[in-house]
Amino acid sequence: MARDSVVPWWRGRIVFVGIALFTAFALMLSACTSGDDAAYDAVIDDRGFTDDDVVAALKTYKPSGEHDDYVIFSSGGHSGQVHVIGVPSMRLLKTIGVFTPEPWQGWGYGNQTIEEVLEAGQVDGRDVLWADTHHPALSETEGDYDGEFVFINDKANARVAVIDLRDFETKQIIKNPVAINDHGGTMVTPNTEWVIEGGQYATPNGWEYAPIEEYESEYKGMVTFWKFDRDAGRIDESQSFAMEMPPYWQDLCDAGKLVSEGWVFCNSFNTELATGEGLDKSGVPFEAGASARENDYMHVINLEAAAEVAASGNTVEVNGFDMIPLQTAIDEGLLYFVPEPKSPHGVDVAPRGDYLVVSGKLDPHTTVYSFEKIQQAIADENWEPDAYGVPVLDFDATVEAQVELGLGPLHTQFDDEGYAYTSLFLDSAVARWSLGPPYGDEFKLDGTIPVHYNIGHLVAAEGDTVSPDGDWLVALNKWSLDRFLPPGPLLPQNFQLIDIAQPADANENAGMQLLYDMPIGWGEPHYAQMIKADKLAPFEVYPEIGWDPHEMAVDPNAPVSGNERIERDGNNVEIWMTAVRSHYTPDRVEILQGDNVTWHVTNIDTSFDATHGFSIPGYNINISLEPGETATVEFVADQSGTYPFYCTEFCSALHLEMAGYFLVAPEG
Ligand code: K7E
Ligand code: CUA
Repeated sequence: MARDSVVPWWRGRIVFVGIALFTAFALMLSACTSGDDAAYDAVIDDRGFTDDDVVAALKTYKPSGEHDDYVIFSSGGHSGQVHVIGVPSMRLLKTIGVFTPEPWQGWGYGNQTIEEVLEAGQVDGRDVLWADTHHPALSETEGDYDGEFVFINDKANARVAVIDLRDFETKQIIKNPVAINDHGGTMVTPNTEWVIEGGQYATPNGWEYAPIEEYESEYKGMVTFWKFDRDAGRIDESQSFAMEMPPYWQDLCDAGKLVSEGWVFCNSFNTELATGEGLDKSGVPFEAGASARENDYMHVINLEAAAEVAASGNTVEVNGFDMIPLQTAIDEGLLYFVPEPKSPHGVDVAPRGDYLVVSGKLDPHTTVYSFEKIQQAIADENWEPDAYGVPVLDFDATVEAQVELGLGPLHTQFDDEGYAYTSLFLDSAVARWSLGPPYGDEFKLDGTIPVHYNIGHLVAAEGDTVSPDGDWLVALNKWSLDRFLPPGPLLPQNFQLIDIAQPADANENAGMQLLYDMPIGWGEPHYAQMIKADKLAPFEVYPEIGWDPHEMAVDPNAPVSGNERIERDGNNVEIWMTAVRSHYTPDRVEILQGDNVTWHVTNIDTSFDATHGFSIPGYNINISLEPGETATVEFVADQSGTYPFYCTEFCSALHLEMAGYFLVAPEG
């Protein structure tokens, strides 16, 4: 397991920390003051550090030039983006432009291919240039992160995006034709054949209008399975399908792996079919109505069989998209329910694929289901139908264990030592607990560590794979209260790094140590995944000059050195321009008001980090050209004037001189 490769490094660190502390104390005791040690003591003294502080600092500090060991891909919440963070330093490396324009990357400011990606995310023909990203999913090969792609959902508008990790750029945004919001996405199957997107707040199929009084009959839930074409680096909509569900609020999904590969599990809530209290207060408010029952239903989906049914054409069309009707799903044995206690939030599949962990927000226990027992209950037809005819398997026949963890348990992660970690929202804590056989001796709570505050998700190193690494855990806390200088009344969230490398008996916090607080000042992250840094192998520069990052190939029409030119055909003007430190060729472009402008630019620099920008004031054009990249901007020059264009990246000593004039002569 990956831990083996980490042990020497880690042990070295502990030994180093131990020696450092021992030395420090020995020196303090003997009141010895050699120059370096005195400096070391003085810093500790001066800053009032405790022993734990010193250890924490030494574990997270990366000297200048040293790279991190792990990388987190975090949802950006309603920033609509994805954040990339190094671990253990917790340094922000990049915020990837996804659903929302991002000026540094020139994401959404005139670059034609990027505009097309964003336009594909339109809803009912309307630009929706924000999103609520919740669950990133790294692509997997045989159940392990492979470092090739990241997927992310938009809860607000039911969209899914594909990010290529060769250049950390969004390549595709796809709008779900069936639903207007989602939540249980994105999750991938162990070889990334499918990207899963589960629904959330039920609506009629295709979000058509239906009176709320017809909720039971007309409103539907859904789970969508997007077929991923790895070679193309895109979701193939034509091979994808949705499955209709009762109008329960599907919540989070996880794909089966190893023994449970081919199956998908989603939790749900509001099996009460609550529809709100209304202005006349004749109903029950949602939060009470949707949490009244003792149980909701985990959805157990036979994806392998469902894919065959969809391929056979046994579907209906919703907005031109294939959907397996609920009755077909029942008849074909594609869907089963299992009772899950008290308004659950999330289902997490254990590393071997054998256990499914579900926590009810209003139940202090976490419930561990056995996949084998679920299969047995299906084989035994040990079920009662729900109101829609879906078989509800017997709870006792499917449960392996219940473990009391604390208040408000939400999400669970796993490590390589047989521990599971569950966030406790109401307790503001992380519970560390042991899995029973074959992971360990028995299911039991080992202890908790306080976090600050109101933890939602948590992420462990490679924590969703068939071979988690352990060592590091990050708590994604919703509130930060007193942790940071308050930048006005809107506070950052708090990512807290926790060392989980020690065994549970190592200290009073079940062996866990809180190391570092990272303020998150953009949107509200929900989930994140953490990958070993050496699995990522992005381009340093694009492979060839004239590279079109969208096609991942050379653009045959790209300007290259020597063929720069301006051509006019009627009132269509086409410009082929190159950018190199520190010059645009051509650096003067003179056209007429009303011309249709097609402007190609190639960055012909091939040095690492030699990025150029290209911005035209007033015309809202701002693109980023990484080394070798080519881009095209199209616009109508409807405003006459004198527009100095310039490079927005400080690329050389003569960067300020990297500029030009765009002259638009008035009509007539
Ligand atoms: Cu915020 Cu997974 Cu969308 Cu829980 S979710 S916290
Ligand atoms: Cu190119 Cu500044």
